[in-house]
Amino acid sequence: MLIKKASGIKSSEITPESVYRQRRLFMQGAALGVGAALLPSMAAAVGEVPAQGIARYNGDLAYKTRAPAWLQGKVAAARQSKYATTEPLAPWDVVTTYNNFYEFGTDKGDPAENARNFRVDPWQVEIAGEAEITGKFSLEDMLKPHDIEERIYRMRCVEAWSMVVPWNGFPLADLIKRFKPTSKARFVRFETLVDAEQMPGQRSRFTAIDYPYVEGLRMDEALNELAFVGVGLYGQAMPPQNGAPLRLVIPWKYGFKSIKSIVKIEFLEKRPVTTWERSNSREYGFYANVNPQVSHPRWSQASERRLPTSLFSSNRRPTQLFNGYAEQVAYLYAGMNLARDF
Ligand SMILES: Nc1nc2c(c(=O)[nH]1)N[C@H]1C(S)=C(S)[C@@H](COP(=O)(O)O)O[C@H]1N2
Ligand SMILES: [Mo]
Repeated sequence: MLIKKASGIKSSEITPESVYRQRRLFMQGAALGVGAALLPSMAAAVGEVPAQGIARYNGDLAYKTRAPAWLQGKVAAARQSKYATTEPLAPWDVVTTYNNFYEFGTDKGDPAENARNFRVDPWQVEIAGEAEITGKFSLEDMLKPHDIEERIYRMRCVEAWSMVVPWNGFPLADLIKRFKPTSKARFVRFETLVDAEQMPGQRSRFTAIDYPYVEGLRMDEALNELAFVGVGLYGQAMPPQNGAPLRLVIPWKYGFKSIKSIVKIEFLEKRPVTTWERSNSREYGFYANVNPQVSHPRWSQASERRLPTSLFSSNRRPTQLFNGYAEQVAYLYAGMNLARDF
């Protein structure tokens, strides 16, 4: 990968294999609704820490996955990577029922409900703009050359909640390089599907935002080793409510940068205007780097609720600059005023 060598990851971020495997077993049990106390004896029955040892949900899916079999197989074969954390994972049920995906409704439970039958096959992605290779590509052509790995990242929403998610996917840089962006390409713009027939949020006369949902990154941000294309989570093809079939996962930025269900990627000379910026530029910036010192105009960003919370604990914790990934990304913003360019 360009720019920063892999050894930039803190050793505390890397889980020792033994702890890792135990945690995996625990998570599998938790995902199946099995109490932790049962786990030692359940381990054999659960039994399926795959050779690669990735976090895997093996329960029934509450939605109809339309992911083609080749994609399900590809995601299931994800291998572990060094991008992990010892922090407890948000259980499958939380990751797949507490969502922001306004195309399917604005309540946290709406996407899980309304995206149940979302069609992702066939799926095309258009590559446009300042690149040597442009055109429309099938999902299979988009994904074929990429091996799938697991990355356990913290995700921090601008609404001041966070969760730890085991994503499956591949580096965004590897995708970008295949299309050979020209020297004029200084930004990358991403667009989500528009399909009012499938997306009730796009039918409403009172949409909070304009569609298509648009996001963007500076080219050097997009090429950073942490920028990730997600095609699954917990060893399952991406659930529709989480942005099937492919989405961004940009862990040092607020969640809204991690655009879902991408149909277009465009290389640009000028900075694109993004959806949330267009809806309210005073509250949402282009950069959207997680920063405890820069408040949202209506609330503090100094701390966050780590999901799952309980009746007895809001599980509040301090928010970290760049969501704890400063070591990997701070160089991108050297000399920038983060309070102005928020
Ligand atoms: N197309 C699209 N992408 C989107 C959103 C959206 O409404 N539409 N919401 C964003 C926000 S605000 C967050 S926090 C994350 C949530 O991802 P998750 O539901 O997988 O946790 O998706 C982001 N990507
Ligand atoms: Mo968000």
